[in-house]
Amino acid sequence: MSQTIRFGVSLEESLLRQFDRFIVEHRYPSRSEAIRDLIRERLVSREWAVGKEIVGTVTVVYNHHVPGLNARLTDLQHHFCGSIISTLHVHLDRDNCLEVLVVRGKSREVRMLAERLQSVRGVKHSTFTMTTTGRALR
Ligand code: NI
Repeated sequence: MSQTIRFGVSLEESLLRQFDRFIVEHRYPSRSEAIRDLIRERLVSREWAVGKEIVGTVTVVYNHHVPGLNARLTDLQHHFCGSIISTLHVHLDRDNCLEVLVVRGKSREVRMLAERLQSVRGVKHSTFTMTTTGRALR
């Protein structure tokens, strides 16, 4: 655990008023907590930008009756198996499947995996979320 340090911040009154409204809207307990969160958010997006290791999830929804689709998705996942930590498969109904992949690796590689999965014919919807390994943040 690192030490907590207090520091002063000067800002225009109007900006501070906007910030205080933001704090109320997002139900932050204090200005300090809101500032910590904003700093972490900025640092996390920087990790993505500089190509550090990230973790994330890729979610795909598809119709498993589409010929060759299951095989194509499995092929891709084996190709990128170094980036996939875990997968979860849910049979949503008679036709549709939901798959969630937990991914870890360089942001460029995992993004490539996400884009490749997204562009497979028969995939109805796909999302990719990135977060941080948490190691660089307190
Ligand atoms: Ni299924």
